[in-house]
Amino acid sequence: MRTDSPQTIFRKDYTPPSYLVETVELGFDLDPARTIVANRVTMRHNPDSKNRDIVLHGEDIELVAIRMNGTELNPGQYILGATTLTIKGAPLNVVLEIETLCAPQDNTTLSGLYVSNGSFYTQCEAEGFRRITYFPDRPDVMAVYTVMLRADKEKYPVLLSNGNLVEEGTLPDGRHYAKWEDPFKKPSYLFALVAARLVCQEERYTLKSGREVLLQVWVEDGNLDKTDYAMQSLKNSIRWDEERWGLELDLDRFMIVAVGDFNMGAMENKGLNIFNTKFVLANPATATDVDYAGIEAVVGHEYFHNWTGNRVTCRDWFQLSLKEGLTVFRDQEFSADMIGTDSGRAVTRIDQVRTLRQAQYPEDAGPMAHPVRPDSFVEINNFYTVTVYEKGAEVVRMYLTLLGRDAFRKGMDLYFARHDGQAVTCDDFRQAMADASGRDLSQFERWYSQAGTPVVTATSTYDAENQVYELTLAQQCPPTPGQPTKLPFHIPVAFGLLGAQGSDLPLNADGDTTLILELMGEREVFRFEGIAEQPVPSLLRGFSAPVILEYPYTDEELVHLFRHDSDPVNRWEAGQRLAMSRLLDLTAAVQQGAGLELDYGFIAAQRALLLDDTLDAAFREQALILPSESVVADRMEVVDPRAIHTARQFMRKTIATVLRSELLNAYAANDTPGEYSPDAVSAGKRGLKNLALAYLCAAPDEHVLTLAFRQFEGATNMTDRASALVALIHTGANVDAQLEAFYQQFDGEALVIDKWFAMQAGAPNTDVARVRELMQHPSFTLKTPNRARSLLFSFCNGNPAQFHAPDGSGYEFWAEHVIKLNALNPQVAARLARSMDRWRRYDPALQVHMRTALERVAAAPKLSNDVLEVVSKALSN
Ligand code: B3K
Ligand code: ZN
Repeated sequence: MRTDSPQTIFRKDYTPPSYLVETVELGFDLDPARTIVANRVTMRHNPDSKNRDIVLHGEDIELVAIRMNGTELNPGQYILGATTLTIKGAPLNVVLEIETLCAPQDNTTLSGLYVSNGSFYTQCEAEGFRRITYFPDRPDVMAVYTVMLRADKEKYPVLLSNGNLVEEGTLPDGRHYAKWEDPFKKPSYLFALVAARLVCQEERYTLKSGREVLLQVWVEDGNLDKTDYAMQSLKNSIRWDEERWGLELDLDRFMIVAVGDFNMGAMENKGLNIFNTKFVLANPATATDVDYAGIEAVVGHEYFHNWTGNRVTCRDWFQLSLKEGLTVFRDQEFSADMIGTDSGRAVTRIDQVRTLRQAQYPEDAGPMAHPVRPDSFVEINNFYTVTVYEKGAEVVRMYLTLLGRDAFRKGMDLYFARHDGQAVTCDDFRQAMADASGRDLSQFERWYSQAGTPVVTATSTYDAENQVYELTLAQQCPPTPGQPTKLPFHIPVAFGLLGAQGSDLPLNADGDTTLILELMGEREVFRFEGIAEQPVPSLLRGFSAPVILEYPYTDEELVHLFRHDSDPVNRWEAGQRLAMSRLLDLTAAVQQGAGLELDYGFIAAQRALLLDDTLDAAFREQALILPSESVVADRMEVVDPRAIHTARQFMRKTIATVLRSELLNAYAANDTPGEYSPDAVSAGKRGLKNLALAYLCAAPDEHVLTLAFRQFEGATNMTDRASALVALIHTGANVDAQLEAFYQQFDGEALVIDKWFAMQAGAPNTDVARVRELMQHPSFTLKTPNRARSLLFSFCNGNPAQFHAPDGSGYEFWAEHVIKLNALNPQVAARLARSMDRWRRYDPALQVHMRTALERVAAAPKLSNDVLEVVSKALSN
């Protein structure tokens, strides 16, 4: 947290560092109240810079002493600012020795060195290293680190840092030490240490090359029964990176450490990944299928960063998507390859599309909209966004779509060959792709520089006499903050045509049935000859670009695609379009107080899909999930959260009533008796079974309630138990006894108690008063981000009908807690602050309350840059 006035930092102002660092030797005397950090850096002037001033960053630390080339500097020889230490006109070669103090136990920001449950952990990305010692804390300064840790042996028996353990031993006064050396150059944001009371699951693993490595998963005592899946996922990640990309683990030792207090998912520190417990700990009794999938994805993600992020890193933080977009793309491909089937792959793709629509499109259309490579920021931590991550991954995926698998792989190989050991830019990545494929990717650059979601409008004509089909594609992109007009994007549109029988029509003489059309202008016409019958177009197959695609489909055409499209993503998409038009009509009817009706044609299409046994359960589940309330909201001119909720509930209830027997059959047919396995087929069955139960509970009768209660009582895994409880909560039935039993059964399992809070926060009858009551529960604390998220975020983001109560009480609650969290943990506070991003889209009466709440936060004393940036962007015009 900074208290000096916020400064906007611009990408165009980048200058190379004035000094480069060769080696860093760090000594830590760890004490929760008073940790002494001794830092010895060898620096030399950077020939690429004319500047001879050394600028070190530092924040919330106390300078004890500083020596340059052996001589103590007195305060007249350096300038100590609020967040920097500058030495003017330094010699060409410099050895700096700096001693500082910090108080990890008081560090509630969870950035820098902090204490969680009595042990020490660090988080340095993006700018946490400066909270540990004075240093040029920027990613383009890469150095080799040696770390000496000293701490009480009894309290902190395990001492870990990056790289290899080279020495350890005991010290007087019950203390001990460990010395670690990381052989690879790295930026400071990848530094990590852990001093803790932990136990580990470990394994020796043989790489393809025959080299043996040590893998460890470190957790608190009592959690060793929950580390198998993380270890298995780590081994799968190592093997997959070798097989798919030819990338080998470069260290002899790779560690994962789980910690209960953590701001985000996990962190890719070199050789010492630190994880939120949520993405490590799992056994069938405590974790759901979704949790297991999350562990696989995040373990993969952090491991893959070792090449995409660590070996090749970012020149500056504007380039964040260089590592994050690419690494998300890699973890998505990993998860899809682990399932291995085409339909399983499609289900992972549908999930990605859902995330984009749910979170990224709204961001791209709101006050925080920014390009994949932002041009400016106040607080970089605010830019770890769905745009940089998920849209960034879409940008990488578009190279693959445009170049094809072989050329894309050549591009990756060239990128590593050119830039290993360097800090580079998004342009360097694009250049490697262009050079390896021989393609001109200059227009593609706009995906990095222009914010906003492009809208592609398609129209078509069919000339039966000449058998010619013409498709016209036009694009435009709405204005975003600071970018009033946009130039055309280079958009790959995967395209096919369906005949009346539902099969794909050949599009050319080669008989291709899917083509990648490249839309580069504002408007282009694509002509296909020899099309023997009036076709239905299947556009943007596989979701080939992160755009909004509009085509004047009739209901009959959508039903045809929903039944027959050979592309499963577009099959799903057709169902979503059918559902969306009904949700919007029903919402309007609710607003007008008109009678509500759902046409049988839609239900019949849903029914046919539910009964189609040739489809995987996982796919059927996806196809039957209605667009979420917030995705519907995004499609409305003026958002009415309560009307949307009523409309969607009506639709669910009607489907449940009409398809009762089919849903009951699906419920029975997809049971997964026997030992729990998180594999995709079993998880898909559970998904469909529990979706059927949730639908049935939208129109509950005795029988359905009995099924749900019985499933809750008798469940042998958390997926079934939690699904039953959530379904019951949503019926409004009295489940006090079940909630109490659940709590008692899992008291002490923090991650399960998080679920307990979250399921109540999202319940339709949970209003602000009830949330305040839950906050009084002895297990509630704002200090642990997972717990704060489980209650506050689940309510503010996941319960729109209650959060947007007409009296504004939800917004008051929001403001109060953004301010409270701001004092504890600005990063988490700023995330919560984003719940109000889209406030101008609501009806004027709600807007009045929202503005008041935003202004209250903006005027709060000691506001962090993090929160200030979010609320001032929301309030600005
Ligand atoms: N690189 C980290 C994110 C750090 C966030 C800092 N506020 C995790 C990841 O993307 O793998
Ligand atoms: Zn990442």
